[in-house]
Amino acid sequence: SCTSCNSCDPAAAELCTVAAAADIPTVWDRHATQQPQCGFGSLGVCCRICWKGPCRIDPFGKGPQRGICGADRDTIVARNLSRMMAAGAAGHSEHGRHIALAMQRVGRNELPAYRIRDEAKLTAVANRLGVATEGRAIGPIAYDVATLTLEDYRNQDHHQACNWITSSLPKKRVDKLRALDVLPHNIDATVAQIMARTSVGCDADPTNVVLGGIKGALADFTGMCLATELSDAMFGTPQPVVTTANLGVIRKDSVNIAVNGHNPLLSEVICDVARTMQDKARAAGARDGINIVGICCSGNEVMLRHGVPLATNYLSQELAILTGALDAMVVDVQCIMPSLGEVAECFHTRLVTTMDENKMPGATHVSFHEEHAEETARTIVDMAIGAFTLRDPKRIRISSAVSKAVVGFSAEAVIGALAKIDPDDPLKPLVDNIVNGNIRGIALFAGCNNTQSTQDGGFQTIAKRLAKNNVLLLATGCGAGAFAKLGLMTPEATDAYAGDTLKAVLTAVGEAAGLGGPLPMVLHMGSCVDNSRAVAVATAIADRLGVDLHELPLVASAPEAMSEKAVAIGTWSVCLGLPTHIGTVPQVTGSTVVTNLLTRGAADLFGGYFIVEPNPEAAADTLLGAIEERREALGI
Ligand code: BF8
Ligand code: SF4
Repeated sequence: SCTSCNSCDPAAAELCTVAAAADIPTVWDRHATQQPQCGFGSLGVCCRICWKGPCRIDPFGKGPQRGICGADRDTIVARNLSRMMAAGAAGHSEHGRHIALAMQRVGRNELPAYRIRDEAKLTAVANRLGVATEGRAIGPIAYDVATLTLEDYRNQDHHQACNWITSSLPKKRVDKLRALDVLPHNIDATVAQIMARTSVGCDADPTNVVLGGIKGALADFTGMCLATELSDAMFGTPQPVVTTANLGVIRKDSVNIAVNGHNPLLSEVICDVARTMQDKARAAGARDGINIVGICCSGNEVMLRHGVPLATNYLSQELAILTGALDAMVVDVQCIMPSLGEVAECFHTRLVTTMDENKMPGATHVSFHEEHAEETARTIVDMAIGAFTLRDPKRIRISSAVSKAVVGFSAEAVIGALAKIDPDDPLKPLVDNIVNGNIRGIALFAGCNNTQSTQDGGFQTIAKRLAKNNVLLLATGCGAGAFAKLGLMTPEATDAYAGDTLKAVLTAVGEAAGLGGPLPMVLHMGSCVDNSRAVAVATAIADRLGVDLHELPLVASAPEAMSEKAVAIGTWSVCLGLPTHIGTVPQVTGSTVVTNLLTRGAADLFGGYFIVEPNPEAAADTLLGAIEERREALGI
């Protein structure tokens, strides 16, 4: 690794040297200039909720122990945390709302750029939600499914929980959450209520504040389920596909366009339109035509559905521009670094924002609306072709880092592969191998990159240890990006790192599914909103065994959690019953009440709990211990 970056990714080391030579600061340089970071903020004991403040609590007990209004450390930490959960829920459910509104219009034939590509998925979703399908055309079914979905943003009867959460979990879990009064009835109302109760002079009981936040985290889960399922219906349900990952996917002789952000409504149309503009790119001198590459979760979405190569994950998004061969970066919403404008200005790269509510200095804004999607996408691709002709050949630095990645493991793809072994009872081979111990348990790797730790490092270390101990591994988001870049989503990785019994199962399933070898060591389930796919698999297993989720040998890990969305996801993971590891220290440790609630009290209420462990080796030990504890309790 180089001096200016803290990453396991070979491409980061390569491109950071370019940044240093050109004197362009990266995320790691800015991390360094922020040191030492504020201790009050790190502990969560700084309050800026009103203008009497900011107030801060002295963590050592010598200075002030209450803010000006009288709020103590527990109230302040709880309010700050709950607001993060609300923001996370807002992010995912805005994404979901956008998809649902588009689907309503697709159902009415109003959007020529979109259609229902996976009618079987839409029918399955309709049946699950109780929308009639028999003898009906696909358009009206889509309209009704979207309309019922939007009820989860509109319902005012607080006794009636959101459709998408109650239809996505085992009945026992739904009953438990209902008994604890944390089932959301309306996603928007839940987010608004958290904001209201945490404003100055409202809910000051830290446990009550956190329980309110938990309802928001479960609203986040609701938004995530509906975003994933409706996206599958509109754009296709992922199936295994072989592709490549890391910055080496940016090619010298192509017009390279990166899609960065989250919402497939934009990135899907860019892919479609680029296919029709290949000749134009060649005419401009790009011998290999247009090359779309992905970054962050937009990258995961198009990678899983179309095999589009993944350029990188969150922390090295700036580095894509430093290759000098990225002609355009198109962004929509979430996890887009505001620094990109400054970096792009040092190169020929066009940075294009597309969402009217997400603009950036240094970018060109091309307003995206579904009704003109193709026209907008053509404008953007044209801008990229134009930029290609302005490249400075002396500054091109094509990265040598590129790995093969076998991706596309939706719940349907996993169950489909298992069905090749037992068509009558697809889950049987998986359940049998969990029960007999060939698979000790299942771990979901999720979440972000964070400069507080070595990029991709925790993911790699923990996953290798778990695989060696015969744990089946799933991944989403930037965690999945890390595994893809590092070559751990390959049959070769299974051969190299998986324990013998896990390897035998992955080989049997992979061969039966026609992959000609084992399944990859880590199964790529998709973007962050696709964490719901892992829950779908877990729910199917729980239903099959007649148990609740907290009884299964199931764990989650986010070694580099960073965003408010990750706070919401981690929290619902705990509330669904999973021991949930985070490798970065959350901004809550200033309150023992809140810390104890998350790491211990939650276990009594939900069966799940947070494990905070920055050391990857120690985290792997704890996760393996949690899996064995669950097995013992189940008597397997
Ligand atoms: O939604 S994993 S850094 S890109 S928040 Fe962001 Fe985190 Fe990446 Fe995807 Ni998820
Ligand atoms: Fe200070 Fe209370 Fe205002 Fe927070 S809400 S800034 S603790 S006075």
